[in-house]
Amino acid sequence: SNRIAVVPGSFDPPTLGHLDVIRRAAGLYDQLHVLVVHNPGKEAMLPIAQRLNLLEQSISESDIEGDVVVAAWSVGLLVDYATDVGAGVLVKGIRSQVDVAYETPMAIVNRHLAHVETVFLLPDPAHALVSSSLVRQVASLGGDVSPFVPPAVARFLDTGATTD
Ligand code: COD
Repeated sequence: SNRIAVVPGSFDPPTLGHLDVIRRAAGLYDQLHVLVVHNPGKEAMLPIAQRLNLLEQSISESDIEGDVVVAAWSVGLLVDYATDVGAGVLVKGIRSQVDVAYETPMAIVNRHLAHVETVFLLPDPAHALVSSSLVRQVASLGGDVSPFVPPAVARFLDTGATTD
């Protein structure tokens, strides 16, 4: 069904750009699966379980409404998860031509593999330049990441621990 969508990402860590995409996708679909996916092309800062925990906290502390499920997927094709949960759509955020070039072949492959369509959302200009890699860099150099990430992530990166 096209009423169920998956928002996949590395979320290493979740940022305000991610939450903006999740918020707007939640308004478009009946059910949203926010999926933490291992990206073999990137060296990770946080373990998958930690990213999942931070996403859950960030979404529950936000104004995001609707049926939003948070899950992780580390084995097999992303579209296998989508098919399992009855989702016909993947939602991705597009910040630049670089994102278009990266996402286009994956979208075409995923449509061939499982008839799953990819929908691209343009970012809120206020968050368009925020990326997890930028946040990782600022955090590793001891800078304040709170303008770029949800409060739960800022607390975690500040103290090295979640509060729940
Ligand atoms: N504003 C708007 N959107 C944003 C912002 C922002 N500031 N920051 C990030 N986003 C978007 C990204 O464009 C992306 O759509 C999403 O949020 C997640 O971003 P990241 O950086 O956390 O995640 P990525 O880009 O590393 O994506 C990882 C995936 C695993 C989702 C991706 O590599 C993927 O789809 N892999 C498919 C695996 C598979 O099944 N392969 C076989 C077929 S190709």
